[in-house]
Amino acid sequence: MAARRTLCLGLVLLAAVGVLQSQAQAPVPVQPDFQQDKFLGRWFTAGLASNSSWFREKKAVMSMCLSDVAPMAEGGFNITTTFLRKNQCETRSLLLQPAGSPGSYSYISPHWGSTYSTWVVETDYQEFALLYSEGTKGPGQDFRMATLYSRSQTPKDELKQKFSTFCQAQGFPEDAMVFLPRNDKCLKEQD
Ligand SMILES: *[C@@H]1O[C@H](CO)[C@@H](O)[C@H](O)[C@H]1NC(C)=O
Ligand SMILES: CC(=O)N[C@H]1CO[C@H](CO)[C@@H](O)[C@@H]1O
Repeated sequence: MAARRTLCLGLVLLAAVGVLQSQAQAPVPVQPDFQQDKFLGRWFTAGLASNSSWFREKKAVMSMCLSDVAPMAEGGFNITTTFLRKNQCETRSLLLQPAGSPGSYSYISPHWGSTYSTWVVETDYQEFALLYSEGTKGPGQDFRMATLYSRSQTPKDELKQKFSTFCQAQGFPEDAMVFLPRNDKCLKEQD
């Protein structure tokens, strides 16, 4: 379950994750001229793809998460996410540290000692963002994930298509991708 929570954040701790494999891919770009202030505020996690075998098992039971992105004084983000777990709404925060170029961040898992890189591949700030994450150090090293952030709980078909195309280009198999259903219990009043 810890794993599902972090999926919502677009980063997985690989807590209970067994074997993960990945393959060298072309480098994934970062949004040019990324403007952090325009990225702040509310996003819904509308789509996910991950190369972990575990994700394939869990994806059927996952639902949309709500993330509030707030700035940190020293740069980076404090991302507070609300998600459904065991029929209860839970909230967790995760701190992303700036990592080099604007739009790139790193996250250190306090529980597992793994380091993850995450970056904004593309965004128009108003409607969508594509994020990419990968483990760079520690147990999660083989982990790769793509996340679709949407400002709306009902992303347009073009946006879903864009995410599918991105996932394919990054070598995620079809069954390693999911569009998350709305989660009315936690998100009803939020749209
Ligand atoms: C992150 O945001 C949450 C929710 O607003 C807040 O409770 C928490 O203290 C913040 N953490 C840091 C380190 O700023
Ligand atoms: C566990 C798993 O399915 N790993 C796959 C990750 O993606 C590469 C291709 O990018 C596959 O070869 C692996 O089998």
